[in-house]
Amino acid sequence: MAVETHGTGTLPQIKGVKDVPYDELFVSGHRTCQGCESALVMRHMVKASGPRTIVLGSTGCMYVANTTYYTTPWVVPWMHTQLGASGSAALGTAAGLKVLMRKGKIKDEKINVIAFCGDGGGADMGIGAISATLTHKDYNCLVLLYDNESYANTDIQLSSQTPYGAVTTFSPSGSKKRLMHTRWKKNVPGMLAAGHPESRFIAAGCAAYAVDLMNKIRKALEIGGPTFVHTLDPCPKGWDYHPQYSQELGHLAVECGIWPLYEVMDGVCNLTGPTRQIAEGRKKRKPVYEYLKRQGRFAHFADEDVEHFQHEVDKMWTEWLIPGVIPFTVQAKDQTILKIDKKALHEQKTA
Ligand SMILES: Cc1ncc(C[n+]2csc(CCOP(=O)(O)OP(=O)(O)O)c2C)c(N)n1
Ligand code: SF4
Ligand SMILES: [Mg+2]
Repeated sequence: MAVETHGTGTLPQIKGVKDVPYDELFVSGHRTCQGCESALVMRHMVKASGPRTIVLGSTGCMYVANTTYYTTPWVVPWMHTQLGASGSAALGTAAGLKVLMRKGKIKDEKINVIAFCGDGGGADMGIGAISATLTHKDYNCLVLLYDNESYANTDIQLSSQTPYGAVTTFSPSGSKKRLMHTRWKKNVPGMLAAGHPESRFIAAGCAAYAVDLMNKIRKALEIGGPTFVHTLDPCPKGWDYHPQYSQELGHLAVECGIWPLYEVMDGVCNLTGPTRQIAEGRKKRKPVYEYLKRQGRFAHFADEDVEHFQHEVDKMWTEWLIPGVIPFTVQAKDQTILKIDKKALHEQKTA
């Protein structure tokens, strides 16, 4: 088993489940729903980072349901921050620690700073602060966006991460208008990777692929500077399915190609897990219907809605690996490691 060296700045990559630390740093005492994948993200996140970690969290299910008065599941130090403030909280804490260490007020040692936010708090309200944080390369902090595809805590309102056509309390399906929400999901990790060259690590993960996710967290914390990880988290309440299927839905999101797993490290994109297998032709991409039909939020879909959804996902796979950032044609030159080849991209666009 790999030796754990938490606190010394070394978080080795986890080779398999036998290497996963036994320590639980996010324990019982919370009130998230049964089958809540966002809670699982929290558990994996601190398991990967270890005890020398400070967690900051913006308002949302992972704050409200996790820290009801006099109870907390956090074994590590934790602080709440305002809904749109995960980026500012991460940067401020990292800067504060740096000053305290420089002045000799605290021991000079590696302390991981992780600020989490939901899709409402991060992809919508707090995107400006996250963007600003990712330009400050002198400070070590990770922003983790847990994406349950709605403002879940305030009863499932539509966010920029809600998928096309899904029912939320702000987008009910009616007899006159079947689809109230017809915008495609905003590509947050792609957008951040494209525009923040000072950030050395930006990744997309999913708790259904736990080791992959924990390794991304570790890489983000090890590489230093400001980093970002976005997870897709099935939410039984908002997505309307039985809680026992959360992991299965995480797998399906990836296997249907809706949620590609990847990491962009120092400008090089690396596909991971089943996404890599699909791109290399070793695994067949499943039809999106397999994913959509399992959730009540898509129960109103007509055939044409499923077709449109499939078309948009196909477009991503045939034209873009990361929409607007890395084209598939560049990937075809090298099936595993992708360099952002700006020249090839330009030639392709002007052809
Ligand atoms: C500035 C501000 N506006 C509104 C709220 C009310 N509010 C609390 S949690 C929440 C939903 C947050 O959604 P998200 O960030 O996606 O987290 P989730 O609840 O889905 O975990 C809202 C709107 C607030 N706390 N602060
Ligand atoms: S509403 Fe969704 S995100 Fe919130 S606690 Fe329940 S399952 Fe988790
Ligand atoms: Mg949310």
